[in-house]
Amino acid sequence: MIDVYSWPTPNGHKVHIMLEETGLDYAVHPINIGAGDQFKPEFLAISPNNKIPAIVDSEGPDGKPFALFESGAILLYLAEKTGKFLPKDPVQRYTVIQWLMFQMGGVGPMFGQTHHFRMYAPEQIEYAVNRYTKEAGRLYGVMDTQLGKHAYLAGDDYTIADIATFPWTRSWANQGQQLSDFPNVERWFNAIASRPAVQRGVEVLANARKPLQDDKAKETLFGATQYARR
Ligand SMILES: N[C@@H](CCC(=O)N[C@@H](CS)C(=O)NCC(=O)O)C(=O)O
Repeated sequence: MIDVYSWPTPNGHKVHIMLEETGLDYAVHPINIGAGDQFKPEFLAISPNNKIPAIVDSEGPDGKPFALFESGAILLYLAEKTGKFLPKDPVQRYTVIQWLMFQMGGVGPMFGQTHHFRMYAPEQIEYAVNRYTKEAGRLYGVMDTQLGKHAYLAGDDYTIADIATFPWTRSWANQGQQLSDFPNVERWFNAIASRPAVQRGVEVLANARKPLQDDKAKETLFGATQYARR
């Protein structure tokens, strides 16, 4: 059994989709990041960076419970546990890991900052909005070129690199982009969005989410609560 501690955000959706795609037994424990659940000692014990998602596998590699945070590490772990969405052949395997790292180091952090400065910052800072909107567009361009050559990010097959990236592309409008400007990304997006497991995954905890526009949630995520030393 996989216990997943999560919230319906792009990083949470990655793991929800992976759990649905692999068919593993799982239980979801909501961590309401707008209400500050991520700072509770019991959550910090498994996710010391106070971020979702985290998992506990009751049957870890040595047969004992095993806790893990960071969505990329969780995807790799679940792929190895099930033998799915991560090829064994070294060239193909490292190609998948390469595009997973592109998501973890590029798409996730940059799109996250794009959302922040376009939607949540208390004032519109033109330089920041332009910088992150342009960077998001540049990253869509990189993906569009790659997806013009291959069906999926890492080649012919759907892998954890696609599972990691897809949830971030659902909010293209909030990133100041038009999916139609990136036709290969659009084709890939529609193929992934039509997968039944993806449709189930993005619905996990969907009813729990409230817009992050209220002042309490903003203070929790971006104010003194976030920066209090623990
Ligand atoms: N690199 C981390 C990023 C996780 C992350 O940024 N999670 C956000 C939600 S999408 C979060 O939990 N934020 C709560 C906070 O910053 O207090 C991962 O991929 O797991």
